[in-house]
Amino acid sequence: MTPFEKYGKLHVEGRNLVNEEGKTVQLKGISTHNLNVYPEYINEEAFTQFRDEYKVTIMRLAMYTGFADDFYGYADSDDKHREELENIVLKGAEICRKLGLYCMIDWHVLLDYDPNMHTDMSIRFFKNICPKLKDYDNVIYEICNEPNMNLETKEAVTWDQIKKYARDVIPVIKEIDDTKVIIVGTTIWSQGVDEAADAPLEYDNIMYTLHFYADTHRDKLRDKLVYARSKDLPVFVTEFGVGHANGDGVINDEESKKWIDLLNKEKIGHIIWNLSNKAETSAILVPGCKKANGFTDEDLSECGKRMKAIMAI
Ligand code: IDC
Repeated sequence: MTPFEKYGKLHVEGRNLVNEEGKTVQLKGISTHNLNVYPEYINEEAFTQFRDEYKVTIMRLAMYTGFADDFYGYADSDDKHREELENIVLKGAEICRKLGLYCMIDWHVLLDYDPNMHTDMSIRFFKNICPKLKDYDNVIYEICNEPNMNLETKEAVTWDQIKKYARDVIPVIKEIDDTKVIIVGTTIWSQGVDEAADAPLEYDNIMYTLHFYADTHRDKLRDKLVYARSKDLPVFVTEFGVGHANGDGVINDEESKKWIDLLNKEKIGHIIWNLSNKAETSAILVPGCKKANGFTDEDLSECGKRMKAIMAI
């Protein structure tokens, strides 16, 4: 039985992601790295292995909106490249649907720190893909990975500014397709679930993002999650790392365990960063691995081994 056969179409009820009977469903999965750099991993054989061997139930497709890793993103690129990015996202969604995996489509705001910088492009992207994915009951939209701050002025994007962006984009998606779960990033690299809990958006079927990197974020951020839950905020950990927030550094097993135990206890979905062979701690493949599928245990990095263990519990 595939994950989709098991759980079916999901929606948000209270603070939980639930199936049609209202039973809470906790999804667990892997996020791609920047799709511009690593499109080769979007293939059926790899996703089949993730589903069957690693027990992954959701794949997240990280489509960078701005310049990163020597590539222009969707928003600052040209039409040809935009179409290529849309096609790779659609390909990922199609593979997931075929395999009965859930698929999160991530408008990956990062170095373009304020989602309002590219509202027009975000609307364009969702207007293009949403009609094509209307019948894809496995798809979830994530409309801004990590609103953060202007690194020069240190001015942080506020929750009100994120809400403005969300109010510009969510109605566009809902007008085309009102049945999908939509996930909204929160302040300071998606750590502000407390602020979201105090002033959530007025739409239904919405979840909010919390991201953690176990060697950087500890009790203080877990406390915010507990607070948000106490206020009934639906939270999805659409990205986490077992190491440092820069994607590298050392793996912190002790803090990772505290996080995963908490998420599992609360049945909160989580997705590990990242599917690549980049020479950095958070890549799940070893740097020398040239394969795009058919991975053996030797191809998994230390983070990859943690991924396997985390999916299994
Ligand atoms: C990092 C990648 C790194 C890449 C950088 C810029 O690991 O290889 O060069 O982005 O593209 C996030 C972001 C995620 C980051 C990750 C690690 O969502 O894009 O990936 N991180 O820094 N938030 C917190 C950590």
